[in-house]
Amino acid sequence: MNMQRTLLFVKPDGVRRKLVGEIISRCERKGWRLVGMKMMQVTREHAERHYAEHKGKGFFEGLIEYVTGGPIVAMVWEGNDIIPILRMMMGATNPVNAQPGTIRGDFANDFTQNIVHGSDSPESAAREIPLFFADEELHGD
Ligand code: IDP
Ligand code: MG
Repeated sequence: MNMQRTLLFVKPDGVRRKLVGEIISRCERKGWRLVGMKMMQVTREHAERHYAEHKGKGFFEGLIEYVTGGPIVAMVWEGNDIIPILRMMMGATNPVNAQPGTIRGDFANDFTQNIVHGSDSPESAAREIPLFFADEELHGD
């Protein structure tokens, strides 16, 4: 077993479109364990830190405005090899390339407004989780 934790958040369009339950349900049916969850308004500073790797890219400003444009629902999930498997379940970043059956393939139509975030590597998860959750907000076994 390779137990991992990952940061998953439902972006503002996903909350607005009432897809929070759908996304939680997919993770629960997969057998993963919910470790932390909260609804929150991301500030510009917080969003810029989270997406620091994209600073300077053409889509950066639009991305920051989008992700700060309404509340998100942030979660930490735990499971065996969850980081790569969640990325597969999310589908490609560009919904045009996202396979049917994935979250983005089933629900997204816009490159920026693509419903969900999921950490892309163990290093990213280790960096991102503390940006959203204090230790005492995470619930182990
Ligand atoms: P990811 O969310 O699949 O990990 P990243 O490349 O890390 O994708 O990009 C972060 C977010 O920035 C994407 O989820 C999407 O919302 C937005 N984004 C990425 N690339 C583009 C682009 O080329 N055009 C518009 N928005 C983009
Ligand atoms: Mg990414």
